[in-house]
Amino acid sequence: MTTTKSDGPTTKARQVTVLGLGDMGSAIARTFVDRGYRTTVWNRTASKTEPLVAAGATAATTAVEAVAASPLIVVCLLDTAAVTEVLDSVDTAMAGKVLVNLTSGAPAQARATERWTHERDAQFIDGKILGDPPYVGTPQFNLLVSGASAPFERHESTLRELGNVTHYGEDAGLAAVEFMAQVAMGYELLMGFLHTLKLVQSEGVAATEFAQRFASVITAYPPLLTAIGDAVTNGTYPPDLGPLSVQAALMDDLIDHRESKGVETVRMREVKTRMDRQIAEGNGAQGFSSLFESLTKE
Ligand code: FVH
Repeated sequence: MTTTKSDGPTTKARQVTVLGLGDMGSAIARTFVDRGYRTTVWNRTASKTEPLVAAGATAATTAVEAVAASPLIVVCLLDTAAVTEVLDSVDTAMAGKVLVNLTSGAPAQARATERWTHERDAQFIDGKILGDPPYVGTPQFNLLVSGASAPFERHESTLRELGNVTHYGEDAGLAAVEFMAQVAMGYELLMGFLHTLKLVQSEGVAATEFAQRFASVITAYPPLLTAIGDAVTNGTYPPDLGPLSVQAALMDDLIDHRESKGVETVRMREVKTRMDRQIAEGNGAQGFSSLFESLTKE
């Protein structure tokens, strides 16, 4: 729903407070202002409120004053330590409000913030962001949320002003589970990619050209990923990349090649150890996905 500042009188449903005006919090607050919400903002460094006030927001001088101004409180700070500090300063002023915490963090932190909120007679939605500040307010911005359905449904249309919103369930930790898994997967993939670029570069191959070739190879991975997900769920491991007995025969060469070029071999050695273990247990006809079994035995 897109509306403008000239739309009718401001209802409570169109009043929002944003605590934290870094790059992300500022983009969020700016989107609410542009969509006609009566937006109150607060930031530890007060000067960051100025561009938003120029755009139509109201600056509060304290976090308590900002929380008092709206029924919906959106928090977007650097980390959980900052959230704890700011929420402790607000304390009982949160009573009767709905707190949406969009700060990155772990599932246990989301559940702890939910408990803190309930102890102050307020309601809680945890949110995790997959997207960058320039994309706030567009379909390229993804918000993962979890927590009780009632406050989510009440404020869903407001959260949808920011982009795509997916509710992962009533357990407040579930958005963080998805977020942590996706972000960690990205780092694992990209670190492996950097090691591989070092390898190809040390062989005199241009990193840019290899990257372009691998970018098209990687488009073949989605069916493999879903097949591995199914294999892990079902506990049956078809020979996805060929039988382990054949895959394992290449591992020593992969490790030796990397070592000869001074490239780390930690992950390759892990793969080899797990393959050897699976084969020794009589599972050489299974696929790569069967290494999951060796993870669950530890
Ligand atoms: N590309 C992005 O920006 C990513 C995309 C994915 C998810 N994140 C998460 O969003 C959170 C905020 O990120 P940010 O980009 O806005 O971060 P900064 O620009 O560094 O702003 C940090 C704000 O936090 C305030 N702050 C820090 N410590 C404290 C504290 N102890 N007490 C009160 N406020 C604090 C800081 O205030 P100031 O330095 O301006 O005074 C900023 O408002 C983050 O969780 C990302 O992981 C963004």
